[in-house]
Amino acid sequence: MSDDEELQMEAGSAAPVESIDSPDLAEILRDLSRPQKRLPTRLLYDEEGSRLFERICETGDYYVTRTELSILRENLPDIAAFAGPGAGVIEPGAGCGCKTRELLSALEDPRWYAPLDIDPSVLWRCRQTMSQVLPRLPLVPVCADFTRPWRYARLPLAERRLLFFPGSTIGNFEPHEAQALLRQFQQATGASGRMILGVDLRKSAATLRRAYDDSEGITARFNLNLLVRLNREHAADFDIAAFEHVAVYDKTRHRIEMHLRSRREQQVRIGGRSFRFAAGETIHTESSHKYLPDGMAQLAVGAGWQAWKLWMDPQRRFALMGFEAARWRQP
Ligand code: AVI
Repeated sequence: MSDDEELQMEAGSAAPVESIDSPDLAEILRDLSRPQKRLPTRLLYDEEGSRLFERICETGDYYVTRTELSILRENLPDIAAFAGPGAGVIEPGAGCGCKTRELLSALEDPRWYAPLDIDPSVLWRCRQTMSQVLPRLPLVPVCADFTRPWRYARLPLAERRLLFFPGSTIGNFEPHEAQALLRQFQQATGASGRMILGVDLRKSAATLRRAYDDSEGITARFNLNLLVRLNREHAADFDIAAFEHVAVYDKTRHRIEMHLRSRREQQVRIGGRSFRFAAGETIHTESSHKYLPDGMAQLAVGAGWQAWKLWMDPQRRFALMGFEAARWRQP
């Protein structure tokens, strides 16, 4: 009997189950088997998840997006001077590109813009917007998962490469993963490379809990949509109403975590396996690490960068940090 058949037997179902060879499903099953159940954060972003995330960014409680945008607007000339003339701009996980448009419009003689995204529809939307706002700027869309090695050597020539990574997405990685990513960004931009990084700063637990459990309930829908996605894409049988969204601040790790909490004892089936939930047991779906500017600078220095510029809002909620490639590197 094949593994798949065995799994179907275990589930007691005649319905065909997806092959366990699906990398997403294998990871989901592994993550749900851990003592602290979890699910891969990237799965939050299907079409509906991305739409809900854009709505989160507009809520009054989620200060991140508007604070970052205000810092960018306040400091555009200085930020453009830091980038220098003739830059080729790379943006991993490009999204709707609203902040990028403002940056690109302020740069002196930008050579090209390379948005990177795993989702071709995002790149398509980006192309449409950019062709309206900056019709003369060459666009080099790259369809790739930026957390994995991608072929940056093939990008066109420029005076220098500027990597733009706004939104504090860096905070969604464990610190050691964040450092590995920053190292990869350094390699992608080379010896004359520069980077502008959006970093969400440490603040009160109450503010963070409000931002990650907004009063309009959009973040809750965003988190629960992950279960809807598993039901649709992996024939799972999560009873969505039997789970609730919770945001928990871990003050030792300085991170706000999103969880889905089981409202009652229950069993859930997915991929031919059955998972038991105790009442109150949670699935950890996302961590958002909050940094001090010095802490992020240290992480980046260990990845081959040197900290150069720091722009913050008056309340020091958020920082845009400018880095350049370290002159001296360990052999
Ligand atoms: C995409 N990322 C930076 C967001 C954050 O703040 O960690 C995702 C998010 N999760 C809940 N609200 C927003």
